[in-house]
Amino acid sequence: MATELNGVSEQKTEKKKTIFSGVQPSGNLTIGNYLGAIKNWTVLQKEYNCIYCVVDMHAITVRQVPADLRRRTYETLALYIAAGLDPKENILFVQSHVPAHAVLSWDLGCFTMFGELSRMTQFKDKSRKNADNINAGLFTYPVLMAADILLYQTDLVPVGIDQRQHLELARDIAIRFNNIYSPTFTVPEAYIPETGMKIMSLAEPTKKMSKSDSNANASVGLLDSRDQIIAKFKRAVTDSGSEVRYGEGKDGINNLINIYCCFTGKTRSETEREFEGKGYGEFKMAVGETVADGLSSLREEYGKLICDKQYLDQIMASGAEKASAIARKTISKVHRKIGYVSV
Ligand code: AQP
Repeated sequence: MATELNGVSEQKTEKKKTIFSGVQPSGNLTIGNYLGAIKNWTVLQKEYNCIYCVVDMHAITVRQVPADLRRRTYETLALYIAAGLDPKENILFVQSHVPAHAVLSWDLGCFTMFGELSRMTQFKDKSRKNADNINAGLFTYPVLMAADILLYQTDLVPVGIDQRQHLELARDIAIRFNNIYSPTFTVPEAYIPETGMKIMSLAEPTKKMSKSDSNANASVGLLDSRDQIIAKFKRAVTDSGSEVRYGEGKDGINNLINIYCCFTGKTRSETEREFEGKGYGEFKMAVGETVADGLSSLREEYGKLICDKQYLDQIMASGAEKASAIARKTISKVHRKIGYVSV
């Protein structure tokens, strides 16, 4: 018989695999964050024990205005719920509310090599973008991410392809620790969706769409208005051709086809057939309208949630309590193995 354990039934915890993922509240969430991560999370919530975090500690690796960080933390949580994540089915919480993340991050940092961290492409990228603030947190970011994942004995991590390298490192750290001591951590696998795995910038389609991009036309925000969304797609950079066909060297149009496929569920060839004989202009308009329509119920639901701060506070508090209970077990196991004295 199933018994209640911190709101999650024991039967469920035994049978289902665990999923962990998160988004940084470092800007307005984009359709890249949605298609690469959050949309897939909603599909997984019935089959797995899902733990979804607003990773505010990661966000401060880049300087944040405190009031903005606070507001975006609420916004991100509200967007998770508006996108369809049920707070009763999933553990939804804020990273800084569970200090075990920082504790395990320190421990794991002592099992991570300087050379490994130096090879991380996101560190190189972000160092270039934030040349005046190349802080140690930016460098050790992947260790904190490994702690996030390993703390919950995670089996699967649904992420966009940009995070694959970090996930590989989390696996290496887990295997290293398990080999030095004895099996302690579940070695996680990446869950990378086929479409939506890397949504590109609308302004520079060879670059990933990012929420912190300073060019407002480069990304489509989940909270952009219908008119803004359509206008951004109209302006999207494409090549000088006119045929809506997926192909090499056509990064802009390829990206738009991918986005269209993600929102309609159509395949690339179905999309090419649908727009045969029609120009880029007509296609861009159709993508803009489809995306705006596809996000309308999310925006409506978000509008209601964001006004109810008390409800969001409750979700944060109960999520942190549930997450802490799981994290405590891993921390005590790790500390025993390392040789820390427990009292
Ligand atoms: N363009 C993208 N295409 C597909 N997936 C994406 N993700 C981000 N951008 C894309 C996925 O979103 C999840 C959360 O990402 P994050 O907030 O942890 O950090 P990020 O990958 O650095 O995302 P951004 O939008 O580029 O943020 P900033 O600008 O703050 O650095 C991850 O699963 C990621 O794969």
